[in-house]
Amino acid sequence: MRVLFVHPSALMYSELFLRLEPLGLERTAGAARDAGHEVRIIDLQTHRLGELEQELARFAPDAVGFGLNYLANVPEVIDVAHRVKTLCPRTYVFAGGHSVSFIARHVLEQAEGAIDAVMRGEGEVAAPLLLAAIPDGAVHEVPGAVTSEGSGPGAPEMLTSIDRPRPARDLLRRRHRYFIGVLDPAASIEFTRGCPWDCSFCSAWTFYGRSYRKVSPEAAAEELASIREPGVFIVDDVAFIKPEHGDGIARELERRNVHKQYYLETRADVLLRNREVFARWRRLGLNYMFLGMEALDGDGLDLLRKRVTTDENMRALEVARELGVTVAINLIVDPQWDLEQFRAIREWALRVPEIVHLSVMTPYPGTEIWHTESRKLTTLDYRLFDIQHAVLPTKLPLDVFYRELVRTQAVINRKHLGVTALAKTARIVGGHLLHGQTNFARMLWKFNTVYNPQRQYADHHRPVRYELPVPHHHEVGPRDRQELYIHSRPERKSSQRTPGS
Ligand code: B12
Ligand code: SF4
Repeated sequence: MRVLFVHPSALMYSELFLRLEPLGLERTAGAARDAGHEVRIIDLQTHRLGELEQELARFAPDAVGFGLNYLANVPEVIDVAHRVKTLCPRTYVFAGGHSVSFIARHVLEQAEGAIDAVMRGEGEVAAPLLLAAIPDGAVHEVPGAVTSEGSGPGAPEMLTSIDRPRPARDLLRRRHRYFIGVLDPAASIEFTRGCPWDCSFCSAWTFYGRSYRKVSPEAAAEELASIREPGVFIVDDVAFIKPEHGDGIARELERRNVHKQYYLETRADVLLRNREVFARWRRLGLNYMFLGMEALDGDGLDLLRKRVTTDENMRALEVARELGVTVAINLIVDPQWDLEQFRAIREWALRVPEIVHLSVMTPYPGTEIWHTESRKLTTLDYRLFDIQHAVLPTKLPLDVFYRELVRTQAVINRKHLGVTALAKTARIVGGHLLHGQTNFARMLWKFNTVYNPQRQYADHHRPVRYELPVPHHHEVGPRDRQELYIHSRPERKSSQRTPGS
C-alpha cells in the first residue's frame, strides 16, 4: 500500500526557539515501512500546503496518516483532511498521536467524514495493523482504533521494546530546517518512554499508563552513530532518571567514539541525584538542558504535584552552572497572577544567568486539571491550547495579562537574543552560515515578530469553527487516575508485540 504520513505546521509561539523533526511520526512511518508498505512523509513545519497537494497528485497514496500530538493543530488537520478527501476521494485518512488519543471520538465526529479513523496510543504497533485491516474494511476491529463503525477492542497495544523500529529519518526532505537554539541543524532521539511522576498539569504519564521503558544502550548508541546532524535533542520527558541507563549509553558512545552536542530535558531532583551521569554526558557534548522548575514557591510546586522543593530547584541550578551546562528554565504562569507576581518573576529572570521561559497553565484532556480546573475554561478554541494563551480566567484584564506576559518573556530577548547574543555567539553563527544553516541566526531577531501582546489578545477574537469537548468536572482521587490512561502498563507475557512480530 502507498502511505503518506503528514505532520501539521509548527505552532506560532514555539517556532522561535526550535523546529524539530516529528520523531513519533517517523517511528510510525518506519514501522509501516518495515511491514512492507511504500511510505513517504510530508512535514508541514517545513513544507507548504501546496507541496502536500503536489505530493498527493504524484504519489496517489492509498492512505494518509496525520500526526496529532498537539491540540492546537486539530483545526488545521481537520481542514487538511478535507482537502485530501476532495483531491483523492478514495484515500483512507487516519490520525494518531498524543493529544488526539484523549479525544478520539470527538475529533472523528468533528471531521464529518474527512477522517476515517483515529488511532489511540502508540503508532508503531497500531499503524501496521490498521493498514493491514483497510482492504477488509476491518479497521474498527484493531485495538485502539476509533471509527464511525465502532471502536477496536480493549486498550491499544504497546511496544514491549522501544529499540525498534528505527525512525524513518531518511524520509524527511528538509532536515536542515530542524534546529533547537544554537544546535543548528539538530536531529531528535528517544532513550526512554513514559514518566514515573504524576504532575497534575501533564499528560505524559497518563498517555503511557505511568509506565517507563528504556531503549537498550547498544541500540541507542547505534542509532546515535547513524545520525548525520552534529546536534541532537533527546526527547525524553525526564532524561537520566536511572543513572545506570545514562551511564550505559555513555559507555557505548565512548566505545564508538561518537561525539555530538546534546540538548535534553530533566528534573531538578534527578540532576541532583545523578550529577555524575550528567557530568559524564557533559564530557560527551551535553551543552544545553531544559529544566522544568515550574514554580519558584513551595505552594505553587505542591499545587502542581511536582514532588520537588524550591531548595532542590535552586541547588539544581547551581549544579548545572558548575557543570557548565546552559540551562533554559520553564516556569508556569498562573492566570491568577497579578502585576506584582509578574514583576517578581521578571526581576528574578533578570538576575539569574539562565534562559527563563514561561508557559501558561493550561488544562489539557488527559491531565488531572482538565477535570478539576476546566469548568472555569473561558474558551474551547483548540488553537488557544498551546500554553502561550490563557484559557482560564485571568485576574488581570486579559489585554493587561498579555502585556505582562510578553514583558516578562521579553527578558529572554534582552539577555539571550539580538545583539547581546550575537556578540557571544558570533563564531558559532559564522560557522552555521558557512554551512548554509540560518535557523539560529534568524531566531536571534525574531522575538518581536513572534511575541506580540496585541496579537495574542486578538487571537481570542477569531471566529471559532472547531471546539474542544466540554469537560466533565470531577475530583480525581488517586484511585481514579487510571481512568485517564490511554495505555495500561505492559504485562510481560500478554499479546504485546514488537512490530513485525
Ligand atoms: C519532544 C516534545 C516536543 C518537541 C516536539 C518535536 C516535534 N516536532 O514533534 C518540541 C520541543 C518541539 C515540543 C514543542 C511543544 N510541545 Co511538546 N512534547 C514533547 C514530548 C516531551 C515528547 C514527544 C516525543 O517526541 N515523544 C517520543 C515520540 C516517539 O512519541 P510521540 O511523538 O508521542 O509519538 C508516538 C504516539 O504519539 C503516536 N503517534 C504520533 N504520531 C502519530 C501519527 C499516527 C498516524 C499514528 C497512528 C500514531 C502517532 O505514535 C508515536 C510512536 O509511539 C511530549 C510529552 C510526551 N511524552 O509525549 C510533549 C508534549 C507532546 N508537548 C506539549 C506541548 C504543550 C508543546 C508545545 C505547545 C509547548 C510550547 N508552547 O512551546 C510545543 C508545540 C510544538 C508544535 N506543535 O509546534 C504537550 C502536548 C499538549 C497538548 N495536549 O497539546 C506534551 C504532551 C507535554 C506535556 N507536558 O503535556 N514538544
Ligand atoms: S511534568 Fe515532567 S515530571 Fe511531571 S509528569 Fe510530566 S513529564 Fe513527568
